[in-house]
Amino acid sequence: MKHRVCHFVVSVICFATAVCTASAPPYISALNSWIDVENNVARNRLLSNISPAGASAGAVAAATSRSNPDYWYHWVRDAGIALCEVSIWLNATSTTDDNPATADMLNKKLKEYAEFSRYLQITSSSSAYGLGTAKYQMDGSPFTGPWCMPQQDGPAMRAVSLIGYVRYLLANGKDVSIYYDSKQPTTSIVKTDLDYIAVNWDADNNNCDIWEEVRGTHFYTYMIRRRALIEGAQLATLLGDSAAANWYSLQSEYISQNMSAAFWDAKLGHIRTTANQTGGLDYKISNLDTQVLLAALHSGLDDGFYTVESDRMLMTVVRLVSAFKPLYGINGVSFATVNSAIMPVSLALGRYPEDKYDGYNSSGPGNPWSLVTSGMAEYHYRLVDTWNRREAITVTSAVAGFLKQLTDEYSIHFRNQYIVDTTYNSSSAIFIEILYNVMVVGDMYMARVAFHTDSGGQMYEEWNLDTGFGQGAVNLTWSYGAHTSAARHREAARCIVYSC
Ligand SMILES: *[C@@H]1O[C@H](CO)[C@@H](O)[C@H](O)[C@H]1NC(C)=O
Ligand SMILES: *[C@@H]1O[C@H](CO)[C@@H](O)[C@H](O)[C@H]1NC(C)=O
Ligand SMILES: *[C@@H]1O[C@H](CO)[C@@H](O)[C@H](O)[C@H]1NC(C)=O
Ligand SMILES: *[C@@H]1O[C@H](CO)[C@@H](O)[C@H](O)[C@H]1NC(C)=O
Ligand SMILES: *[C@@H]1O[C@H](CO)[C@@H](O)[C@H](O)[C@H]1NC(C)=O
Ligand SMILES: CC(=O)N[C@H]1CO[C@H](CO)[C@@H](O)[C@@H]1O
Repeated sequence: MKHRVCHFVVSVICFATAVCTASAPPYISALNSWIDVENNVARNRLLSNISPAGASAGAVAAATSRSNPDYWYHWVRDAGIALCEVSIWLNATSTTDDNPATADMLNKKLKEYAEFSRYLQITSSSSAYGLGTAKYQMDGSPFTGPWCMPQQDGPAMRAVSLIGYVRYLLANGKDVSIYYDSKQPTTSIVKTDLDYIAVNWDADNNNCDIWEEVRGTHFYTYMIRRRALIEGAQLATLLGDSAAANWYSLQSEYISQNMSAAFWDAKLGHIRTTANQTGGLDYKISNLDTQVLLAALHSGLDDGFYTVESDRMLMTVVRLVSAFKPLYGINGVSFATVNSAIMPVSLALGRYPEDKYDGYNSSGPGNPWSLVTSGMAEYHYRLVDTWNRREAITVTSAVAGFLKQLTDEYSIHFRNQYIVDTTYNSSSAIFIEILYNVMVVGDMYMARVAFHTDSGGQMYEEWNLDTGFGQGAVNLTWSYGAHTSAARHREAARCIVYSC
C-alpha cells in the first residue's frame, strides 16, 4: 500500500523570546508508548545477560544465541558498552524514585562485572594478545581459537564503564581503592587498563577494528582510548594520583593530535574508518563505516572533537545515509504501522556498504543492523540537545548539507530559510524549526527500529534486508543497550522540542 507523503506542519508557539513549544506530530503517542514498553524489555534483557545462569558472576553474554551464530562469549567491548548503560542507570537511581532494591541489583551487576574483569586482566597473561584479547569464555578463560586479535577498543571501553561506576561510588562516599589504586605497578582494574592504554595506544598499528575484520589503525579505537584517558585523568586527579593524571592527559592530547590528520579525508568528504589498513578484508574499499557514527556516540565528550555537531561528523553521516539507501529492499518503504499508528520511517542502516556478513557467515549480502539504526536515532536526539545547549546554530556548509538531506531523503521541508555561514540564535524561527525537524527525523529512525522489532520486544543483531525480520544473533546485548541509550537521549530532546 502506498501512502501519500504528508508534510507535518510545524506550528510553533512562542510565549516569551526563549520559551517556545511546537506541537508534536499526530503519531507521537503511539511511538512514545512503544518506546516505554520496549525500553523496559531492553533493560531487563540486557541485565539478564549479565551474570546469566551457567556462567561466572560478572560475565556478560554478547547474546543468548549459542549456535548459528555462537555469541555465548564475554566480548570485552560489548560488555563495556552494556555496563556503561548500567552505570548510568545506577547513577540515575539517586535522582529518580527507583526502588532501593533496584539500586542494589544494579550495584551488584557492576560489582560482579568489575571483579570478573579484574580476573580477566590476570588470566589474559595466558593469551598471546594480553589485554588485547577480544573475547573470553563465559567462565573467564581467554578464547584461543582463530580470531582477529588484538582488539584495542576493549580495555578502553571497560575503563570508561568502570570510571562511571567509580564516580557513582565516590559520590556516595564509598571506598573505591579496589577499583583504582595509585600504586605502580597497580593491582586495580581501572588503573591497569589506563596504564595499558597510555603505553600502547601508539604501539600497535596492526590491531583489529570493532567488527573484527580489518587490521590497521581505526577511528573508533582511537576515540574510545582518548575518552578513557581524559576521564581517567579526571579520576586520577580526584584521587590524588597527579603524576598519572598528567601522563594520561598528555597521551590523550597526543591521540587528538595524531587523529586530526590521520582520519579526515577532504577529497572523499568523510572520516575514514581505518587510516592505515594493514590486513583483513580486501573488499572494504569505500572506508565508509557506521562505526564512525558509533564513535561519536560512545566517545564524544562535548568538546567539539568529532562530536555529533562537528562538521566532519555531519558530512560523514550524510554520506552514510546515502550509501545505505539503495542496498536494502526494506528501504523502499517510507511509512509503516507501529503500535497501530501509521508513521514515517527512516532508512535502515547497516555496518558498511560492502558488508557480506549476514549474521551467520560472510557469504553475504550484509543486512541492516538494529544497533546502528538506533544509533542514528540517538545521533539526531543528541544534535537537538547540543544545539539547544549552545543556544545557537551556525549553519556551516556541512550543517546545510545535513539539513538538505532531511529534505531530499525524508521530504522535510523548511518553511524558514537558512543561509550558509549564518548563525541563528535560539529565538529565531529557523532555530526552532531545525530542532523540530531533527527531532522528527530522529523519531523516524526510532520508528524504523520499532517496525522490525518482534511484537514481544525481542531484538536480534540484524534485520533481513528483504523481509525485515530479525536475523542473526537473538537477544544481542548491544542491540538492547543501543535502544535504551537512544531512548534516554530522546527524553532530553523531546522535552526541548515538545515540552514535557
Ligand atoms: C531471549 O532472552 C530471554 C530472556 O531475557 C529468554 O527468555 C529468551 O528465551 C531468549 N530468546 C532466545 C530465542 O534465546
Ligand atoms: C550522576 O548523577 C548526578 C545527579 O545525582 C549527576 O549530577 C551526574 O551528572 C550523573 N553522572 C553521570 C555520569 O551521569
Ligand atoms: C603523535 O603522538 C606522538 C606520541 O606517540 C607524538 O610524539 C607526536 O607529536 C604526535 N603527532 C602529532 C602529529 O601530533
Ligand atoms: C552461510 O549461511 C547460509 C544461510 O544463511 C547458508 O545457506 C550457506 O550455506 C552458508 N555458507 C557457508 C559457506 O557456510
Ligand atoms: C536573535 O536573533 C534575532 C533575529 O532572528 C534578533 O532579532 C535578536 O536580536 C537576536 N537575539 C540575540 C540575543 O542576539
Ligand atoms: C603508522 C602509519 O603508517 N601512519 C600513516 C597512516 O596514514 C597516514 C596518512 O594516510 C600517514 O601520514 C601516516 O604516516
